[in-house]
Amino acid sequence: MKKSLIALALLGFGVAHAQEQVVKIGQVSPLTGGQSHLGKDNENGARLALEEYNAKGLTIGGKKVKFEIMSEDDQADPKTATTVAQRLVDAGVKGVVGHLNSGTSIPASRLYHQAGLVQISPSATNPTLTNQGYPGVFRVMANDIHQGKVLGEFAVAKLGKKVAIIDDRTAYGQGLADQVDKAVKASGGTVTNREFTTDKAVDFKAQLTKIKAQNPDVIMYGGMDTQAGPMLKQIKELGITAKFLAGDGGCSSEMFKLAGDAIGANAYCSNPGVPLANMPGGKTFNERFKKRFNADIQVYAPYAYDAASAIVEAMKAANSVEPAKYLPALKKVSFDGVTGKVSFDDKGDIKGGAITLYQATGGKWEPMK
Ligand code: ABU
Repeated sequence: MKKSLIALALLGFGVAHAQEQVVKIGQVSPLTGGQSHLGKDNENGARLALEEYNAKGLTIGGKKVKFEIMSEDDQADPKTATTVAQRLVDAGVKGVVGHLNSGTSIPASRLYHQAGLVQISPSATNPTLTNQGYPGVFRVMANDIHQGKVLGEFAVAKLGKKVAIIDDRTAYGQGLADQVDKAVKASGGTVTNREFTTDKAVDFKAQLTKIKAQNPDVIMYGGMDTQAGPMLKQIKELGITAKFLAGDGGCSSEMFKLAGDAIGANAYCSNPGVPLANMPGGKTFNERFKKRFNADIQVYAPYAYDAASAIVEAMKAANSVEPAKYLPALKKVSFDGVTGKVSFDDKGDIKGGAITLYQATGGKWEPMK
């Protein structure tokens, strides 16, 4: 009797065990190199969302689901991005949060599209990503058409009419710089310089010396904090007094370490979305994030959290973890994320994405009124 009870219990355990399914979700960002602090921030955001769904214990399609993050390092490099994208496809992930960069998200999106996968970028802001006609591609923040317009109009209206522009020739940096260029001219300003660097460069003195000769009111940089921080130091060393303006790539906590005492009230940046303190779930997210990872949020972690959540919410709505089945639900998804309401337009861009301007004040970025 006792033996048969044990056998039944074991059988029961076997059935329950067989009913659990592991669902792999890909995450891709630069986890090594100069942007690794941002890449880790994205990874942590997506990881926290999946861990919290696991703690809730979801049943989808009649099976208990355990989400597993499969995190890949694309080194912010377009070629590496396609290699790791293929690895995720081959591993059978059911959705991808990523990539961080536009220059990696765009080439990787073709592979995900061919595999019928869903890809949601938390941070790639080049409009091309969602303009390619791939139905499975989404992003959870406003794009650079909006961000560039806000930056260009703000520069001319508040900082001065003569604007010098440098970019890193990446899809993001160049794309944003082009939009700022357009907005500056449309607002009655002048673009004094268009200078170029790379997302690996450390020395910007040649470009800054040419800019200094034109005496601009503002230097706008299209690129990431990895270059923007040292660039601010070199601006100070060269005695340039122009104000400094960057997009979201320069709007990180890390900027204050990278720029040291060269960053002050002369520095401004923009970020798609509202400030963390104004996000509906911002305060508690910040607390949970710090408790789990013992780290400050850089920029995109709340968006990575919402991107992972959007995938899971669509799976729940469709009662399936299969991309072909949950994609229609994702197109109609509408839920209260950390960053705000998450729902997408026909192209896959977030609906109602805001842009916020910040000024460096007291060692951090303060939202401007
Ligand atoms: N949005 C800035 C950083 C990521 C990117 O678009 O390349």
